[in-house]
Amino acid sequence: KSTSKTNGYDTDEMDEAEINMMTNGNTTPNSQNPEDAPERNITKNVKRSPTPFPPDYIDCWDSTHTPVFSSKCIYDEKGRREIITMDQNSNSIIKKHSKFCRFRGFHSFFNDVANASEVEDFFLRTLPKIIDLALRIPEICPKPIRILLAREESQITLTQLQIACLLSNAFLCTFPLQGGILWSHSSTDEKKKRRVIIPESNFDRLYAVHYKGKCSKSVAAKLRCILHYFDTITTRIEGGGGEGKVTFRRNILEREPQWTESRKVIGEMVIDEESLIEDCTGKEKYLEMDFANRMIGGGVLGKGCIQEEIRFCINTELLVSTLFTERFEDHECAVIKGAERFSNYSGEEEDEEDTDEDRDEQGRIETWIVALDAMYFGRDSSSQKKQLQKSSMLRELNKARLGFQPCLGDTEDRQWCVVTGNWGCGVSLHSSFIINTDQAFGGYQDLKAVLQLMAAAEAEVKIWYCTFGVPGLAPSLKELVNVLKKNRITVSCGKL
Ligand code: AR6
Repeated sequence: KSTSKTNGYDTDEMDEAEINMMTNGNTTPNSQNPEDAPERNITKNVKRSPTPFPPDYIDCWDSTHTPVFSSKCIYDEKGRREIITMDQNSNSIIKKHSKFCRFRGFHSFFNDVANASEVEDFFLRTLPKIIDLALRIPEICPKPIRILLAREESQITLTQLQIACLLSNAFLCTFPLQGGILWSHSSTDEKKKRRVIIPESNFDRLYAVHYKGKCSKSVAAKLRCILHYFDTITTRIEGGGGEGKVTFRRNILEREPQWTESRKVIGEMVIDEESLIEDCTGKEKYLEMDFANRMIGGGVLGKGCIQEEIRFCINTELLVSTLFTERFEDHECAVIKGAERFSNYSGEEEDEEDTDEDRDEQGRIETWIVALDAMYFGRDSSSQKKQLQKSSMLRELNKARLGFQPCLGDTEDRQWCVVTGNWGCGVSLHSSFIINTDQAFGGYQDLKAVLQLMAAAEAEVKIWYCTFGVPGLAPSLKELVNVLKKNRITVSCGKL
């Protein structure tokens, strides 16, 4: 069992009785909690949904917990300590919030982009359900979530119901305005005080994005994904569902490999010219790369619309990680198991839904995503050359080595196949989205491919490389891999 710290929703902080209930499938109802309703739709694989722990609501707002649950941060516009009372009419919500922020993209989406049935569905069906779910936060999430702090291995497991409840609050912007950098880390030892940096999680920044007063294509696609998620999950919750789980874990590289001494031989790389990383979802033992930002989610709640942002929209539950994931340092990454895909690229319904049979014993689907932030080298050639420095290459090697062999505390070692591609290498093009080219990380594709090959060999995992149709990349990578393999080249660049 992992010695790392976990959140209250994970087994570590539950007492023995609760652990037993989780593991032996005992469905004894606990009248204090609706999670324990006796006859829920429990499938043969999902033993039972965990009990939120503790059963009674705890009001807490301190520096190591995300302040989402505190009455101090659930306020109305006059600062009263209560959740915003929203009548089930969208206009009143928008009016209230527009005092703080102008939701021009959001308005334009409903006025100019969405069709009549989308508008009707949202205002009459989905929005009231989002409001109901948001208001249930003290009951569904009775305990503040411990932040996945930098330099600490820790993990959080949430039910899909809890995630939906948290995201409902983010949708309605009821969390305290965070602005990226929030509060200092309280500690009894003054010297250890530091600032904890987490991303923003309210959706207001997204609602404000517009181009000449109009909702951009990318924001429209994002909103469609988000609305489709809420529509699906709230309907499922009404039918007694939502008991699947998602685990979020922060991994730390404890010891750097001795790269110059490694005698591990560079192995196989499958080169895939057609697939997208996310299309490999659900294939057993596939670990899918999120080309991440140091702040998890990157620009998903803003203008950003490249690989990470798209992934966070289609696997919408990933968005909740913005609430509790501190900015990554060099030796860190996040691994997420169980985030379901709800949409395809255009923000419309995904054809195939994950079935309950696809879930593990804890109710998580077999989708493994690793959030790995590459170094940013920008767009001008002189700063891009910095990636050839030894320190830069070592940083990327170590980061990839860590990410390629994720640990989830309770999982056995696996023979992973890492699904990756042009990590840290800049601009993607997809017709459904407007691309913000300022976010190009500026990595050299060939260099990054070699570094990932080395990290994969060192981690003893296979590698599946999606070239994303970049012209000339697939043949040159094939040639390179053939030469390396034929000569049995080791990670330390020797010959075996
Ligand atoms: N599947 C496979 N390859 C892809 C895909 C995909 N779905 N999408 C893009 N590529 P980028 P980065 C290829 O720029 O450089 C975000 O804002 C394509 O060749 O998304 O690591 C994060 O939040 C593309 O040029 O990742 C960070 O802030 C290349 O992968 C930042 O971007 C890189 O995709 C990370 O930038």
